[in-house]
Amino acid sequence: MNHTRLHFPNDFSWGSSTASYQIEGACDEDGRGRSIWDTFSHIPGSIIDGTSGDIACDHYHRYREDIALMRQLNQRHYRFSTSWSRVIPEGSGQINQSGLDFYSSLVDTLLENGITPYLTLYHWDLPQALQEKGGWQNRDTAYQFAAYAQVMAEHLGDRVNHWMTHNEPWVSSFVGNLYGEHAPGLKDLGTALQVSHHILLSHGLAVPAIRSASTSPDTSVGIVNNLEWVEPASSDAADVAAASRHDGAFNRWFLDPIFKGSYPEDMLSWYGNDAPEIAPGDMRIISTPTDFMGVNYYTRRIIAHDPHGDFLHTRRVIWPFIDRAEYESWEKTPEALYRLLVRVKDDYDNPVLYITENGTPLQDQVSITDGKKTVHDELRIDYLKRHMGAAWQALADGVRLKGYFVWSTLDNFEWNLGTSKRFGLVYVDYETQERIIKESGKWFSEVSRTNSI
Ligand code: IFM
Repeated sequence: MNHTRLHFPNDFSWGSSTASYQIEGACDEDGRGRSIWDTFSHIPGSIIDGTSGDIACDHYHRYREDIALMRQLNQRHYRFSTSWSRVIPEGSGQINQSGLDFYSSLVDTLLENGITPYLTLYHWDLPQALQEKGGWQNRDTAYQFAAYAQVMAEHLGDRVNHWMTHNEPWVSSFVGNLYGEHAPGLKDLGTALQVSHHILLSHGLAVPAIRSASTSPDTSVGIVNNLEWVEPASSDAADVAAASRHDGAFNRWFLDPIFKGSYPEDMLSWYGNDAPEIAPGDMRIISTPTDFMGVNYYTRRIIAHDPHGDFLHTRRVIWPFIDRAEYESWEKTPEALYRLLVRVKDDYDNPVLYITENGTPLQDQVSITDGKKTVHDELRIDYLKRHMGAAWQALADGVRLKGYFVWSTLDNFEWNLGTSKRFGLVYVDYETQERIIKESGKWFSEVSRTNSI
């Protein structure tokens, strides 16, 4: 057996990620306004197990204990998101001081524990009041987002250096507005595309707002995209073209505007009349240079042509090679992560990257070992180790990768899948709110401590 350890660069950042609605709870405390997820999660049938983020991990009340756990697990970097409606309950106008105080105290507690904060401004929880004015379909929401970004940077920009505008614009545009599976639950391609444009516009408007309001000299600003490595199901020309459309819709639709200042021509012509309205100057704003990009990666996609399939006339093919039921169809493909990172390097001028999310859902079970509760999630360790190996290889081949964040710090509310999917390094018993460190949590603490796998 080969026991060679792979060492990472000295300045490499190891951490884990969460998002406000998935962990905070306290949905109507201390002046927090409603978000589209508060509305959506209470529509009967919208969440498969009938749960919601009303309480989630109760992190709003337990953040000190959760941060102590992170410290115990040698985590030196933590990515979280702020809830817009906790800070600006109506989305624009009046600021809720209690909301700002919560995030200020969270940041202070992280820093006191030697943990560097990475702040994401939007992880899908749009204030409901803005949705009622058209949500992201309304161009004005992009300007309100920049104003919110400025408020956050004015208050936290002396202590937070790493800012992310959006998490996974593809998901907030398409899963919420075309598939109807996420808030706000709409099903219209033209809406989804207009939403994607306004989200990208809001990113471009927020970048200078954050930079000018922050007082830290080390401010860096980026966006987080969920990218997919796409392969055609066969060498047949129709499948090859289908895979290219999937790549166009999921990857290039977001990367090209940010890095090249234009939408991909093939996708604009595919969408035809559904393509978004773009005002003069928008593409210049969207392509405002950033300091890094976050990549969220979970699995690859194998795509076949299917005229009866989705809006791209494609269909996802799942090979019958999922080795264990626990993977629940999330195929483990670390080599695809490697290829994806190298592709971003080659096609987009080698930007600074972070892997801002990577992880796998398992049906974790609590057991007792030596009188202590634990979770034997060796499959998660295997998944993480292989993907970290792919990240190491990408670094060795010139990708400017600066860090790796596990999804997730602790089990949490997995959107329309409720609490049925667990991704955490720490198990959460939702009945008692007890936290139980999983074997993967212990393993990851050694990765972080030794900066190696
Ligand atoms: O839980 C989500 C997260 O909110 C965004 N990226 C994917 C994760 C797992 O599905």
